[in-house]
Amino acid sequence: MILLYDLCAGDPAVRFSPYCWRVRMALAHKGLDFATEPTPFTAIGERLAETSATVPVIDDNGRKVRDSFEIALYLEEAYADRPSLFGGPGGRGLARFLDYWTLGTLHPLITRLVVKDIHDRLGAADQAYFRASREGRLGGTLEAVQAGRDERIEAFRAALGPARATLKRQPWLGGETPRYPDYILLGTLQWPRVMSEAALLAADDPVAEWFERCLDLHGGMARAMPRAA
Ligand SMILES: N[C@@H](CCC(=O)N[C@@H](CS)C(=O)NCC(=O)O)C(=O)O
Repeated sequence: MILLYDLCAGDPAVRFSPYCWRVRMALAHKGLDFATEPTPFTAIGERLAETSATVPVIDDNGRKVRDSFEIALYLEEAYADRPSLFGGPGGRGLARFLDYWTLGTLHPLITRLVVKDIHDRLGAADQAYFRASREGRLGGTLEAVQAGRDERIEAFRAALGPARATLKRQPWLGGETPRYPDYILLGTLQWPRVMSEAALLAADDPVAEWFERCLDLHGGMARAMPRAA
């Protein structure tokens, strides 16, 4: 059984990390048995000091692998007889592009829409750590950074343009079937879905329609994580 160290909110059942969601979906795609270890920000150092300063980390019978993309590559190779995450080397290369696109373009926009909401759903020790580390990085209080978000939602939706155009032509980012590229963007959108009440997507957006289908994959695993009330 594979163990996934998975970031958790104040309620340990609430899992929201975009990178951990990619790995969860990849494990389910491969049909692998896995358990998760709920891991607050402030426990990563003590539990995983030897391995990583960030989650996700997986422990596959003593073999620890860190970084969501590295984990996906590992699973693809170690479980090559299971359904492919990338559909070959070309798919793997393009998935790398999506990893950087979400990291560099979408995540900074989402952060400024929901960072205070994320803070509010963390445990007390994590709240203090999160505020100190993120306010330094973002150059303002969490409240000031998130303030006026309604005016910035359209810019976020516009940034999803390449995904929207693609999903008008094909059912999945992976093509005819869901693959790791779908799990990359699913993780990115699951993060604010779980931690904020803000409606980041318009209901009639093809990206929203695709996201609903993603939530149903693998027995509805992502939908089963309730959104913040
Ligand atoms: N490139 C890494 C990024 C992982 C990452 O940034 N994880 C965040 C949680 S979403 C984390 O563990 N942060 C630790 C911290 O901020 O102290 C991956 O893809 O796994």
